[in-house]
Amino acid sequence: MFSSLFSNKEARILVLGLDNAGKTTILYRLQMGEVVSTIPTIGFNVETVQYNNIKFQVWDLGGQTSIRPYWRCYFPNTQAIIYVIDSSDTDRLAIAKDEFHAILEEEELKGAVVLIFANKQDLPGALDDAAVTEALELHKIKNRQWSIFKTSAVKGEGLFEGLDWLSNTLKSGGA
Ligand code: G3D
Ligand code: MG
Repeated sequence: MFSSLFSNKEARILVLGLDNAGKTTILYRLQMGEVVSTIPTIGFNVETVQYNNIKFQVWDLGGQTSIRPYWRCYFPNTQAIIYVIDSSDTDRLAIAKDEFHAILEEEELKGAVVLIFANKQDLPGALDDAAVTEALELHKIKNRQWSIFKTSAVKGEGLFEGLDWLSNTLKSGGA
């Protein structure tokens, strides 16, 4: 799907969210290649899948603030951010929101398109896309293309619809 987009250029897509949101499950679901896990010598674990010229890189937000400066090593050349939410974890939505907006503030991520996955839609009590939009205050996003999709990583629902949107948005010039 993405193969034609970045024929000459290395590109990066960051898959971010709180722990337990479903990021790793999504990575395996997409079956784009071997998931390589780095040994967390710098304090956090990063999972990487290389798909043609595109690197998908995944780590957990939240937690220790001391390791955050190291995240920036992964920011250059990032075309897109996929932000994954556990839509049933209403207790931590406020934290997910704060982490999300902090990431959007990062200078080197200003040009990145944002795809939000309101994941775990199969669980009872999961908030729908409108409620997650509200909780994350997505209306505050300025000067950036974004979209939200309802997904269930365990059922494999919604993921490719979201990636389709991302692919088309990047093709038409991005943010
Ligand atoms: P993370 O990588 O964001 O930390 P994981 O999250 O992918 O490890 O997923 C955390 C747990 O949530 C896993 O359960 C996983 O199976 C589950 N999960 C992921 N996506 C969904 C979903 O769409 N629906 C439901 N019901 N569960 C999901 P375990 O029990 O293995 O820890
Ligand atoms: Mg994980």
